[in-house]
Amino acid sequence: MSELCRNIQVVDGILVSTNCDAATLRSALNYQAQEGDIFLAVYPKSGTTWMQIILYTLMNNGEAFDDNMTEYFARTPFLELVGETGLKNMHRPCAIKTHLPLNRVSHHENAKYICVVRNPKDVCVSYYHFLLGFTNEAPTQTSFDAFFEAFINGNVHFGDYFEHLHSVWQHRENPNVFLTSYEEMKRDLPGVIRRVAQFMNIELTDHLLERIATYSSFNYMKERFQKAYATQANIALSNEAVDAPLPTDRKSLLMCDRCVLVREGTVGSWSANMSEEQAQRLDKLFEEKTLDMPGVDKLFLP
Ligand code: PPS
Repeated sequence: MSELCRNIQVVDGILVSTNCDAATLRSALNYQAQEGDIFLAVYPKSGTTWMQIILYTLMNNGEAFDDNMTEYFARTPFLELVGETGLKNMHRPCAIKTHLPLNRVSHHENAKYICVVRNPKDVCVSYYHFLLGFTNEAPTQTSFDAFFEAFINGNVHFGDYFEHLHSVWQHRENPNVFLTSYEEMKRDLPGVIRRVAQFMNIELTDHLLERIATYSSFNYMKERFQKAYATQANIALSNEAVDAPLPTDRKSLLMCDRCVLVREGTVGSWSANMSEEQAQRLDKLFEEKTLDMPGVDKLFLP
């Protein structure tokens, strides 16, 4: 068993950290989508935050996220952490972020669902570094090997990668589902921004496109977003220490005080940690698990 996944509990079939409040998660699972809701449903480490920034900037007419992140959290609430009550306080238009598999997100024919997928090897390695960030440990082959086994067996937070991929694939042709991949975003960011703006029915001027591309660029996010996030996480933690009630929309900060959300930002960096033998095992698993998803591999072309 991977030490990095020791703190997992299962709540109504969803694997989440024991830091996650079970009652809030249940209320998130019971949330009934409403007309006009926009969900951002992404398996962890697949480009959630990147798309969050794109949507935030798109919905805010080209404004960069605020450094104190008040608007950012109010407009991109994390469903599993804020629950149904937290969503009542969100500022519309907003995109409700979730790591739940699409088939566990409430469906409404007049809601929209934006999904980003990423190749499993990079997801696995990204996930490993993310979870390692919660410990004070340096990466080792032993801890990676243990995490790799947990990942391919679906014993990680938010469960099996392939189940998530499957539920997105099943719904990809619904008119209210938008599907892109991390690889496509790397390959053609302006193209993805154009497509998502069209999906959201937001007019995209050249100026707006340029703003979104700037604020969602890797360098901008690595510098500004990561710094703002770390600062706000420290403030949230010190508030907790003096027992000041933390607004629900800030709860995610408590879980992420040491984690790096914007790390390397490349396609194919899995090879730095994953052995050739592990890569072959994951390739084989991918083939088996995606037999009923012909063409899904095209999403992951670099
Ligand atoms: S989380 O914590 O589950 O929500 O993580 P998530 O945001 O889904 O994915 C994190 C990975 O996305 C990379 N990232 C980016 N790549 C390119 N450009 C931009 N702007 C960008 N922002 C975030 C981040 O670095 C993580 O990937 P790795 O491979 O770890 O670098």
